[in-house]
Amino acid sequence: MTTPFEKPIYVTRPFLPPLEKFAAGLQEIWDNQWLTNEGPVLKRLTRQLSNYFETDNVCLFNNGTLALQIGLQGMGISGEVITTPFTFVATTHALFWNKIRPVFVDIEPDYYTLDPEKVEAAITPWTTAILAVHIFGYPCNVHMLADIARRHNLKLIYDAAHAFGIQIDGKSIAHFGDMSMFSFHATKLYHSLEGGLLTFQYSSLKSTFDYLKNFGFKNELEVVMPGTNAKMNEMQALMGSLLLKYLDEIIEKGRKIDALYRERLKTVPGIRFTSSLPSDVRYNYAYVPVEIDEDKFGMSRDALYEGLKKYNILTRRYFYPLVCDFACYKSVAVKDSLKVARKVANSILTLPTYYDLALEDVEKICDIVAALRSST
Ligand code: T4K
Repeated sequence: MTTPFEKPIYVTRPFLPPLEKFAAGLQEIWDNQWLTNEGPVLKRLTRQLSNYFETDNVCLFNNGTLALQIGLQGMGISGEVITTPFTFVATTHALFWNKIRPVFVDIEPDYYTLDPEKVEAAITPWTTAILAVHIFGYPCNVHMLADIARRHNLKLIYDAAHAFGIQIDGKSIAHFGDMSMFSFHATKLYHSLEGGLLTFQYSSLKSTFDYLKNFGFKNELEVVMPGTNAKMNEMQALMGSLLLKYLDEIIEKGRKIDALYRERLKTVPGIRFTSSLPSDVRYNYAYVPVEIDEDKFGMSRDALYEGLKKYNILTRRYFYPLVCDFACYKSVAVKDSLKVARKVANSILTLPTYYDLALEDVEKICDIVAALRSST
């Protein structure tokens, strides 16, 4: 039987550029003696991201959660917002911090994104927006959601925390909907230590977002709204600026890891990978989620998760429990049965994938998964 890994294999590890490159950037920051508050490195990253996304409508923040909170506030979203329970808690927290009521509806079974038919059925006179999540970077049904939003005069907002680098039909995913939030947290495919980005359709929002992340200051003497402090600092911006150069390499390594898992586990019954994405989607391979069918695999998802831990393989059950089942959201009335979301949350397991993960280690992980199954 295979021996456990000597060092833990985490679900993810941050990509780090060569230390000398970061050190050279630090020298620049030392020379500038400018650490935060719209410094030169932040301005450079803003320009780079504007080019990358082909829009001037970008605004950087110190993390994705505050970016989303500020985005919702700046757009004046209120009342009820239709959203998914199959996400990281921050999606829903951003609504609550804006005193918006989340209306949880089910996801579709193929890519775990909001089910447009359920969205339409959940619209009430109080609905002001749809907050959908490109979960694991799988694009939502952007065309159907856009159609629903247009017909019901709703704002369409995407939590694109996992979706950096993704394109639909040759166009960045940032160009769909009224606003998108990208997380640049250390665990993300592309990161800035911590960080967040809003991309948006209406340029008039830019100054609002800039005010809201900087205490509402318009100038030294004028505070035009009750803002908060959500500014990205220069060290974060430096990491972000450096990492852009490695993006294609990171995605290519993720593609190889994904392909290897699929190949090596395809003969193991009870493990379901998502189907290949439509040919017009360019994916980023940031996550490798699989569903474990207990009957066919012969072991529950949780038993496999615990079994892998004994081999020092620390998978995660993203995103379980559903957000609506967390204590702080139990009081939110949920009308939808959330049948698909519950099934997926109870069977999902995200396998390790990151730039430094050796392909031999992926093979070993697959061998251990297969061996655990045979041992049942
Ligand atoms: N919306 C969605 C859909 C999101 O997924 C997220 C964040 C947000 C909004 C909010 O964006 P941010 O405000 O975070 O920018 C992690 C991340 O902290 C979180 O950013 C992310 N989603 C979520 C999916 O994953 P945890 O609690 O699982 O993180 P943690 O500390 O357990 O890290 C996971 C693994 O990564 C560890 O087992 C080891 C490894 N790791 C982690 C860090 C931080 C490292 O090797 N080095 C590190 O520095 O939430």
